[in-house]
Amino acid sequence: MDILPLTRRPSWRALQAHFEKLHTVHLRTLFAEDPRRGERFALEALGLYFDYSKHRVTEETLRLLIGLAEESGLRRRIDAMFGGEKINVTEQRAVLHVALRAPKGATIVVDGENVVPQVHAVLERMAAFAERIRNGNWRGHTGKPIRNIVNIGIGGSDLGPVMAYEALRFYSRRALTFRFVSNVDATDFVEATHDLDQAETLFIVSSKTFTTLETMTNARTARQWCLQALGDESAIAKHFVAVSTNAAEVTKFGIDTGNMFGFWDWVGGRYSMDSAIGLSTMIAIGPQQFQAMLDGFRAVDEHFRSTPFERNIPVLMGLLSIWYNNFFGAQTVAVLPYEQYLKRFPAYLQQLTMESNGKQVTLDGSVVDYQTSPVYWGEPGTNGQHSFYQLIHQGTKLIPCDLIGFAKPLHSVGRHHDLLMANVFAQAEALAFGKPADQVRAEGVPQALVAHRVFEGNIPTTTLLAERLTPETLGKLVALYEHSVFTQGAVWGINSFDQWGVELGKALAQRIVPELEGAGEPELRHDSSTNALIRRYRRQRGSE
Ligand code: G6Q
Repeated sequence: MDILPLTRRPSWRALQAHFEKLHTVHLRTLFAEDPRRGERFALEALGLYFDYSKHRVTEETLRLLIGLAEESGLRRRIDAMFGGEKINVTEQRAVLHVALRAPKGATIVVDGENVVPQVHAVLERMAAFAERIRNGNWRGHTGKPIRNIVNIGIGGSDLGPVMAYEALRFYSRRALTFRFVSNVDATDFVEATHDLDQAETLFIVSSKTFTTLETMTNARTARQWCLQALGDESAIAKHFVAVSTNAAEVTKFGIDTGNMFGFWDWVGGRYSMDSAIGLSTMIAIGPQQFQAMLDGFRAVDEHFRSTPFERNIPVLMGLLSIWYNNFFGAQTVAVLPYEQYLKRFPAYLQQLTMESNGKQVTLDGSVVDYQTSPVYWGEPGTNGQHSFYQLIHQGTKLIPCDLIGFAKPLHSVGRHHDLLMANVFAQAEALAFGKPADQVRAEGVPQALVAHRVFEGNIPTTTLLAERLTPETLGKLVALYEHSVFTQGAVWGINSFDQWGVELGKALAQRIVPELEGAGEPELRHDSSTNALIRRYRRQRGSE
């Protein structure tokens, strides 16, 4: 089926016309007109409560947005992904993170082969290894049990593991210490290891390609750090394991492929936290809880695949994001988890959303004439309230917000949780309804201050309530955003699964490295700014 360019689709034009009528309507009016709006624009599914009533939408808006999804071929794209088609067309790859959480008996065929048994074989090896570490049965070179696990990886091979470890720390084996090294800045490695004993430390070198500059530099430094204390090359086998798709490079590095956990080219880096890249997570929380996390992912996969769009949470999340991004001109989305353990969740989502959908051409290479991914950002509430919420409430930018909260705390201490959750509800209320001038005046505020004390409101929020932060809930949360990203990418007609935009800087850095390290005055052929910066660096570093 041929799909018209996005801005020429009838559903797009209808949304444009609808926007012209709706964009001045206040949420106060929408709520006043429908006393049951709060219940009618909310969904209960997957053990979650998804309240989208505080969005600037009517039933008509949703009907048109769903029409847009249909006209954009979303259904067909979903089936293509789950069916193992090579929808990552610029890299000729299938996109099958959903296979990572498929049940044992499922069949998902790529290039004539069912990949599900391979997934489970790796999960079983991971589980056996994780148990050996957790039980103290995996001994280091000197016979001491492993107490410290350091994941070395970057991008998709780091952000998921760090986020999941922080999110699920409550469930983690506290006798073990977990650290994450990603940056090529030596500070990262030095600070992560300064108080660790080599004899008790295991490095997980996580790299799909096993060629990434930052990761390989850190891995080599880790090797030196180990050898300097343990003396002997044979120590490496006890203190290094690899997570990779590249057995040849793993062997070259000196890690026995017996200690390598594999994955596949159909797992994108930013979609890999539930593959072997999650080995550190599994060691932290144990194989059973890791399985519970996978079950959470899978529940959302099934929901995404089979629920009609009107009741499909990730589809609605994606379409609402398009509504503000493409019609209201909103440039960003704030993700505000009211849960301290989710402190790295916004950072994780930044890669998932922006590396996926920060694209300027459609699948066939035509330049888009509409906006693609908004900027995602955020911090845990309530800290953000004492910092940037001012701009959301009274600044000049429209910032839709996702508020995430939990009914039950992981630490029941005094009144903390009620105070925390009161803030979730209060913020959503304040953002939606604001405080008009007559109300400010009625409160006796002097006229000169009235304008300063007005809250316009009409700022859209989603409130996502779960019962408790568990591995399963975390899996659900991540999968919701994965499929929301997919929905948006499908409507925009872009490839959400490549990342060519990271290449140019990498290649230029490779060219500059010898110009920084070489002896004598190098001949510089950059622009005058880059040349001057390199010269100044060399002078200050004392290499001239
Ligand atoms: C993610 C990207 C990217 C990747 C890193 C690390 O989708 O592909 O962030 O994960 O560049 O790559 P390696 O795992 O190959 O080291």
